[in-house]
Amino acid sequence: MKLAMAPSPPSSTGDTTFTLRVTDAAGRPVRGGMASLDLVMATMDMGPNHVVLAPQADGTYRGRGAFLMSGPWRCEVTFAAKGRTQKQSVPVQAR
Ligand SMILES: [Cu+2]
Repeated sequence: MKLAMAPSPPSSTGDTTFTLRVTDAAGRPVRGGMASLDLVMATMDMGPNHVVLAPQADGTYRGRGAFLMSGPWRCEVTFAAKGRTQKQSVPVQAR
């Protein structure tokens, strides 16, 4: 799983677009999955911040969310396909 953000690094003053690319052993995009992420601030409880990533024509998954403060965050990514759930935690510093 590879998560990209735009802008990068993200800004706390505007939305961030998340694009998740999941590939199989042959490097092909995994289609038909369910993708989402939770934005968790590392230093305090900011409450739930859930972002659903919608499937795109190119096999990636995309959504928009907001880092509500500058500082250290984690993107807790969840991807489920073909009866298997994968999770990945991606550290990110929001400006
Ligand atoms: Cu905070």
